[in-house]
Amino acid sequence: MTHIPESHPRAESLKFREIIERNRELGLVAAAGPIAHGRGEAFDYILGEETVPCVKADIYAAAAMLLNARYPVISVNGNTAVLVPELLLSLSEVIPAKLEVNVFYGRTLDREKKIADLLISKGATGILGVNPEEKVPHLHSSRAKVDKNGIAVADVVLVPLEDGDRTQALIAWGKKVISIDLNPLSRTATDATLNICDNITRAFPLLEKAVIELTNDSSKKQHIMESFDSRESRYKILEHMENRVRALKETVRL
Ligand code: PTJ
Repeated sequence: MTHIPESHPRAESLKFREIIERNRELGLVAAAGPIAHGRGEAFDYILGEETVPCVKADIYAAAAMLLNARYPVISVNGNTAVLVPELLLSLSEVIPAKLEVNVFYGRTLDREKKIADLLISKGATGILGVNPEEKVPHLHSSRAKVDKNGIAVADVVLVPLEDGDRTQALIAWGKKVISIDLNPLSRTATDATLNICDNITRAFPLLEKAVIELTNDSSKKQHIMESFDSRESRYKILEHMENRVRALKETVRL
C-alpha cells in the first residue's frame, strides 16, 4: 500500500484512489473502476469538491422519494461497495431498503460473492443479487440480471455510479431511478428520475441524515415530493458549474 502522508494537500482524495486500486487487485472493483473513479474526480474538481447548495436540495428530494417508496432497493456495484461499505449498510437500515449487488463488468458468481461478503463483513444481512434469475426487459448487458426479490419488484432504485445502460430500461419498466453521478451530462444522470450530482463519499452521509430528518417530518417530506422538478435540478447544477468555471477564469487575470 502506498503511504499517503496526512500533510498531503490531496490526502483524502488519494486515500479513496488507493481504496479503488487495492480492491481492483482483489477483484471487487472492475478493471474499468479506476477509470470511472478518475472521471468522477475530474467533475468533482469543477464542483470544488464540496456538496453544492442546489444538490443539498436534491439529496432531500431523494430522501423523500426513498421514504415514500413501497419497496426501495439500493443497487451496489464494485466502486460503490468499496468506497462506502459501512454507509451502504447504515443507509439501507434507516430507509429501510434492500441492498442488491449489480455489476456490469466481468459478472461472475465469484465477483458477486466478493462484493456481498464485503457488505456482510460490515454487518449486512439479506444481500440480494448473488446469482439472480430475473432480467430487466430490453437490456442486454450483465446489469440486466436482477434479483426477483430486489430490483425486479422495486418501485424506487438508487443507482450510485452507474454506467448508463440501465437507467432508461428501469424507467421503461415502471421504476423511479435515483442516481448519484458527478457527471451531470451522463446518460444515467439525464435519464434518472433524479440525479444527485455529488461524490458518493459525501452524498451518502448527507442522504442518511436527510432520511432520518424526514422520517419524523411528514409534512416537509410531502412538500419536497410535490415541489421537486428534475429539469430544474439539472439546470441548476449546470448553471453552478458554469458560474464556477467563469469565476475561476477571472481569478487568472487578477
Ligand atoms: O462494478 P461494475 O462492474 O458494475 O462497474 C462499475 C463502473 C463504475 C466501473 C461502471 O459502472 C462504469 O464504467 O461506469 P462509468 O461509465 O465510468 O460511469 C460512472 C459514472 O460515475 C461517471 O459519470 C463518473 O463521473 C461517476 N463517478 C465516478 N466516481 C464517482 C462518481 N460519481 C459519484 N461519486 C463518485 N465517487
